[in-house]
Amino acid sequence: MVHHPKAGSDLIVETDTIAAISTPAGIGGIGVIRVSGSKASELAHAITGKTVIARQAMFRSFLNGNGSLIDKGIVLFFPAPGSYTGEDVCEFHSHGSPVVLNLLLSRLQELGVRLAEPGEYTRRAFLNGKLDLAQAEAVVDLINSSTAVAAQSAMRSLSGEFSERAHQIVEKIVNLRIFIEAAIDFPEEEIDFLANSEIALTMKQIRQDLTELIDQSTAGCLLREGITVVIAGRPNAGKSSLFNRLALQDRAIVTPHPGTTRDTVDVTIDVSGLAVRLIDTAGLREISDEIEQEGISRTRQAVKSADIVLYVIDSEQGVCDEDVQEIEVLDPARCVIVWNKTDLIEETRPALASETHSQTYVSALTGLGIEKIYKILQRIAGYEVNEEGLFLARRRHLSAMKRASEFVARAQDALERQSAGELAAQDLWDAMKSLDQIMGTPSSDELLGEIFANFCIGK
Ligand SMILES: Nc1nc2c(ncn2[C@@H]2O[C@H](COP(=O)(O)OP(=O)(O)OP(=O)(O)O)[C@@H](O)[C@H]2O)c(=O)[nH]1
Ligand SMILES: [Mg+2]
Repeated sequence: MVHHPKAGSDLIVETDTIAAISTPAGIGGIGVIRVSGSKASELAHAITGKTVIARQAMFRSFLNGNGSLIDKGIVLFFPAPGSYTGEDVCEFHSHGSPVVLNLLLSRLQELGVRLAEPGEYTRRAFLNGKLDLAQAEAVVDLINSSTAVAAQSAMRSLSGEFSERAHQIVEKIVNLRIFIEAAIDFPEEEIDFLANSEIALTMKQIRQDLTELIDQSTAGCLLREGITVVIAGRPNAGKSSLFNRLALQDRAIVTPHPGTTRDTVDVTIDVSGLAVRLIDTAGLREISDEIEQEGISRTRQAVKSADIVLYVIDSEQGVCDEDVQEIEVLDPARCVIVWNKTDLIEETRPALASETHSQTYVSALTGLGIEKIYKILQRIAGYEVNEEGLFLARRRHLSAMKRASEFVARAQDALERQSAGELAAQDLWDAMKSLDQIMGTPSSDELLGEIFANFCIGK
């Protein structure tokens, strides 16, 4: 056990040697077991019967305790600190059979390694200063990214671009604080910092930088989390047909009978990089059928938890009182009325169903107006397709940046309106602390536990 200088005094780094299968469960061409810790090279020697050479691919036999052959494969050895975790790391590349991998893992356990917890490799990499916290989070985001744009944005954060930007802002804040504190400490120098327009300018600049980074990260947050879109409406309005159209697949059952869809059906689609979880639901109506009633109560739950609701109306049938009642309670900012079956009517724009909600016109049968729905979803989600500048950020980062921005605003106010240098310095200190949390000089094991718990085993 050693204390890590970067992580603060209450953090203790476990240095026992850990192992895990790092490739996905199931059968594959190769499977990789990664071992990290001070015993890594010793273990490789015990399993292969030969000494390992640093950073060289070695074709070796993998042996059981009784000398029998488990498999043959490649061993790689990365001595500390030049490894992912910053510790000694050994990788065993065997055939990708779960049985073989588990035999190898059991052998390693016999030899005294402990199975790694989820995210433990990356946690060690963080504690050994190989990655900052935002980068560690980007590792999971990259692995879990559901679209190419999300993966690119995660890579941008992982390579440290996001942290670098946050760092630059912290630096500006620190310099400003030092300047203000100097002015307080040496009043005889007569640095009239209150009259110094440069200070006001720097404050403004810092807030602008923060706003810009927050904007880029907000879109990135959407990218990471995706949005949930629920298709609701009366039976037979064409919800399932619209669902299938948007999903570009024949996923939900469509029939001319009202009440076809009973259970919610969902599929995740990629809308220009934005992951959209699309949910088809049972049509809303008063009904005594028990199964359909349950379906309808699921529709209501789905509508409640949706980011956006597409409320479908059959244009030929027109809007009815029930539609109006349903629409009334939906937030206009996150609901769109979709007039479907416009192929069946003469005029393209039927009467408005609501004054407040936006409306669009489609035919799920012919595909008319479908492209526009994708655009509407992006607009409501606030998703700008500016792939260059997105960071796959987390709500944790967003709130830290917003807090920092508020502290800087307070500092600005303290100086300009109250001439209170001490207060301003304190606010800047708090702003800096807040931003520090993004890169992570974490003060508690709890935050780390929370972050790394979301990793998969072997990462
Ligand atoms: N002409 C025309 N028919 C459509 C259109 N969309 C759906 N339909 C037809 O309308 C009927 C009902 O379609 P569904 O997609 O099953 O409707 P739904 O809203 O899912 O119905 P429930 O699951 O019963 O609530 C089917 O016969 C579809 O072929 C459209 O745009 N134009
Ligand atoms: Mg349906």
